[in-house]
Amino acid sequence: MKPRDISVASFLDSRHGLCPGCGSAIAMAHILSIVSQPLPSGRTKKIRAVVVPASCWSIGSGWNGVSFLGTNLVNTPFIAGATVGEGISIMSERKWLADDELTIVWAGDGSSFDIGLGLLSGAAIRNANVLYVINDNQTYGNTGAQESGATPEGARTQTSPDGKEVAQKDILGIMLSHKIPYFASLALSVPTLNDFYAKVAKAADQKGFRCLHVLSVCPPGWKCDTSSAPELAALAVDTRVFPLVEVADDCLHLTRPKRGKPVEEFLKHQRRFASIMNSPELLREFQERVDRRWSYLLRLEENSRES
Ligand SMILES: Cc1ncc(C[n+]2csc(CCOP(=O)(O)OP(=O)(O)O)c2C)c(N)n1
Ligand code: SF4
Ligand SMILES: [Mg+2]
Repeated sequence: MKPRDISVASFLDSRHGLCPGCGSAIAMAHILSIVSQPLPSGRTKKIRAVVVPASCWSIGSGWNGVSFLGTNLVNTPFIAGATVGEGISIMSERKWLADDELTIVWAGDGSSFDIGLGLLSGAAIRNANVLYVINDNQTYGNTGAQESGATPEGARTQTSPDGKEVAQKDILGIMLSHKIPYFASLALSVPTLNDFYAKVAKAADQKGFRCLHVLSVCPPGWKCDTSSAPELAALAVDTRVFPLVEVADDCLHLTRPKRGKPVEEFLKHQRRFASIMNSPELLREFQERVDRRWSYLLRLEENSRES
């Protein structure tokens, strides 16, 4: 199944109530569509439930007992998404349906990087049979865009009006330390569409704890244009601000952007980075951080080939 053969319209209920231009709305529709098709092994899986801890999607996924996702929907407290997902997957196992059913946890960066990290760690180290999606809009979106562990250093948020002062957490490193069978970072844009589809299908096809780290453009939080989600997702990859990584069988693969670009190509469209864009020194430091991270990932890739 190729991206062009898939229709996502039926997976995006018009009542979702998310903001205009929300990147995560398109990502959710694509991911639900991909996992509902026959997977690379030829197997088709049924979504047993989508588990949503407190986030923008607590509202976007449905209300008043109605699921907008066309699947069973379980809303949980902020910290509990991974554990509830694990519990549901155990129910599938007890009915001998572990190979045929898919439990998806759809959690924000606030939940995954910060507040639910302890329970995420527990489910990951137990290799719970869950497809865990980090819907990363780099902010606590639902409560008006406060700084999260995923917010890039220097970005302005409601709680960091002068720019975030501490480093962005390394979620790749955190997840890899749990030896999970599959991790991938992905962004939804035209040039990255095949990469996005391949990674989601591969993750859905496996068992155990699979983590998809999805970059989701958030116009109110990023202070960008409501029509910019696909373009900004592509720029995040081309500038290497958001590297596309895949880790499977202890091997790390890094996708090289087709057109490498300087970070300002990504930053200049978002007013959350206004202080950086106004300061050559802060801009240089941002570029250096991105370059250092890229070199580190190249070394990880090299080492993983040798081991
Ligand atoms: C323990 C707890 N603290 C705070 C909140 C309030 N709250 C609800 S959603 C949310 C933001 C969630 O951020 P994130 O996980 O990144 O998801 P997003 O809203 O960005 O999609 C917050 C702070 C809560 N529900 N529970
Ligand atoms: S705040 Fe951001 S992530 Fe939340 S619904 Fe609006 S655009 Fe989407
Ligand atoms: Mg968020």
